[in-house]
Amino acid sequence: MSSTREQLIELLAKQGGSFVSGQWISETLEISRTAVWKQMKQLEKDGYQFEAVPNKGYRIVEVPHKLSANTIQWGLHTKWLGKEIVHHDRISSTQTTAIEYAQEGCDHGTVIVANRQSNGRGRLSRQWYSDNDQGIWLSVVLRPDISPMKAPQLTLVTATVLAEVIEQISQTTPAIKWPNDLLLNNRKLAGILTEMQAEQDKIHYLVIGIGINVNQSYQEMDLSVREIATSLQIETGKTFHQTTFIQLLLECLERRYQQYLDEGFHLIKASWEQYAYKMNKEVTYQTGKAKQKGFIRGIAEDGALLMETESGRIDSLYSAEIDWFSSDPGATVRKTLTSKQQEN
Ligand code: BT5
Repeated sequence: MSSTREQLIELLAKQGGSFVSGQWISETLEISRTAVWKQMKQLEKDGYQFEAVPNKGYRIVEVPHKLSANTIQWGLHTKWLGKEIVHHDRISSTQTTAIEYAQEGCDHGTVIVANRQSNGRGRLSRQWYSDNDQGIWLSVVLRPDISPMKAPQLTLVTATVLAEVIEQISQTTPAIKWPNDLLLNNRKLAGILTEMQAEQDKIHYLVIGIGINVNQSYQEMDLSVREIATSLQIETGKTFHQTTFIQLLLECLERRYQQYLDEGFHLIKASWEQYAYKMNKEVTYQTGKAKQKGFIRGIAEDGALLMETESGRIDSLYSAEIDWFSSDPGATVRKTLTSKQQEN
């Protein structure tokens, strides 16, 4: 059950920029006019600003940028994504919590977001460093009516959305490294973790975890990833409002997700390929024992990476060891630095 303050913000948020009378608020929330006024004073301390006009009532004119379910919902233009937002200051992992919510039957579109994660996770039990409040760490619960075979496409939908939103917000163009990394200047800016529970032909839930390094300085990046990771702040010298970022992200994700369901994967595929890292470039990769060279030619409908082999054949890769950075001199320097750090 939400507190009176949360209910008050929700009430005012729903009115957009319109005035609401103190009388109406007090009747709706079943509290006295004095209590309404006291709550408003508290909200002002949190950074909310109200305009009060006699005979008209109140309206919110300024919402603080502090991350909370309310500040995200305020001005969020989505139909279903983020209608339910659960915010924590510090949590083990939004992904783990989102899965618990999903198992308990939460709604499609529920979002779990945290300022920090003490135990953020990547794929294959790898660590995702996020015990700082400078990034965006959130997980979205989806219940798509699609075949589980198509689930990998939703990671690609999400990667495309991240690239588009990052570009819109920061005026920098990230690259999508198949299947789930976003890079800026060859360093990892964001990652996506997709997990699902499904039967043979039905997805019960799919949880998409998104981690984006936003306002960290170089020194604030965890030592173990400092030489391979980056943040928007490091790349642009600017800081970004996390709330606005999340709102744009959720709006774009809802739009692209709907487009994907209505029109299929081809529009996403085209956009993904525009951002693809090393598109039409040669890389070395290993699927079985043998190492080989090939040119990246895009992605297939099922999310596989299309690789043109030296003999001109197009192979679909579902998982492969790809040496993304071997022909990139900058990467060699980074590798040296990281291994040096590990020795120390
Ligand atoms: C990923 O895994 O890139 C998926 C990351 C998903 C994180 C989100 S945050 C919200 C939600 N809650 C969670 O607990 N997780 C999700 P993967 O491709 O396995 O990459 C992991 C690797 O990225 C690590 O082994 C490090 O090398 C590197 N890494 C770890 N933390 C990083 C960071 N903050 N920035 C850049 N790279 C990082």
